[in-house]
Amino acid sequence: MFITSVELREIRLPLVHPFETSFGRTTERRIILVRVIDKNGQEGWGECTAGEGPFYCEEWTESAWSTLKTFLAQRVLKKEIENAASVWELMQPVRGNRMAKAAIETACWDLDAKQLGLPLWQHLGGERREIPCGVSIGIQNTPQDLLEKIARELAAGYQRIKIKIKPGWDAEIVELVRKTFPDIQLMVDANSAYTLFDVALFRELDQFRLMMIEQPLAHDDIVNHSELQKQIKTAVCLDESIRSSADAAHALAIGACRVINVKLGRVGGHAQAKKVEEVCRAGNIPVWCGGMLESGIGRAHNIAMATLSGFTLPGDVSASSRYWEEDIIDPPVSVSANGTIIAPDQPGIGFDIALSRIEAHAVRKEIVN
Ligand code: OSB
Ligand code: MG
Repeated sequence: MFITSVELREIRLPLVHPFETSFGRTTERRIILVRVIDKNGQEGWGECTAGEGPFYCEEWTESAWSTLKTFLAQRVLKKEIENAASVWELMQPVRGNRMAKAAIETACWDLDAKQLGLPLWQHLGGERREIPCGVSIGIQNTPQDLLEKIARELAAGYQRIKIKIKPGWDAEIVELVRKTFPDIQLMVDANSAYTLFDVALFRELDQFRLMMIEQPLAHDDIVNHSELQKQIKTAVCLDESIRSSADAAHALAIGACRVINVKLGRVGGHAQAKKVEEVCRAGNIPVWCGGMLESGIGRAHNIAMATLSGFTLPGDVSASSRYWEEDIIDPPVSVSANGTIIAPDQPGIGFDIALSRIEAHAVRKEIVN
């Protein structure tokens, strides 16, 4: 491919329901969309999953915008690029900033797949067209609200429920949910809200048959997670801590987790996500696809990634309607009554881009060429 222009757009999309984690509450997303255009006029789309503030990780919408515009776009422009798998290397002089990099890298994968006339999931080497889906449910105003929300998601068919926890919204809540729904696949995500001083709490959670506890300790820690994993029965799952396949290898080597959540933005795009998946598959560690409240474009990339063979557990990939009044792709992502999504068979991400809707939500646009 030979990219002649990189377009950046920031769209603002209000969430249908606010989403609350241990690090804050989101009501409206500020999402950067990247469109790469090839000399033959074909295009690819990617999404930057950075949040509205530097709370999940260091990147946020504003920093990602500057990094994309000032440093990253140029690195892929006006040169012969062998394939999407080589785009990461072109951006390597820039350290970190993986979410910004992933926005460009994933757009190049969409373009590459379209040029080959292949659905992206096949181009990535996916082996399962139907992916199992779960939901991530934020901290609610009352325990009753949470129970009602869980009941609705189960009725919609979702295969597993993940609830967010934080100090003050943890053991009692998990006990209530487990008593109310004795047989569901249930897990919790702490988003780094605890320390090793909280081992007693995690031991208490052991009795509730959780599938896993996601990112209990610091966002940049691996060593203390291995200490915690030794002291509890429930599987630890790492999210924030795994930013590369090297991180995954280190975590596996010291037994810091028994599951890994893979996010395209957090690791820097499809090529890096595939490497994480390979390390985990070789180490017999199941992975699943995490979510970052994506619009349809990021969601479509997640669906493609989740078809890789190591993604054996239900991911946080769910229907567009759980997030948006109206998504920016056609058709919106929908989930079957058994809680699965079927990867589309059209070339690239396989969904149509609703450009007029994107323009209607756009608050700024920059063309780098
Ligand atoms: O930790 O997985 C997380 C959303 C924003 C930031 C971090 C996380 C999440 C989610 C939401 O859990 C998953 C989704 O439904 O997109
Ligand atoms: Mg998480």
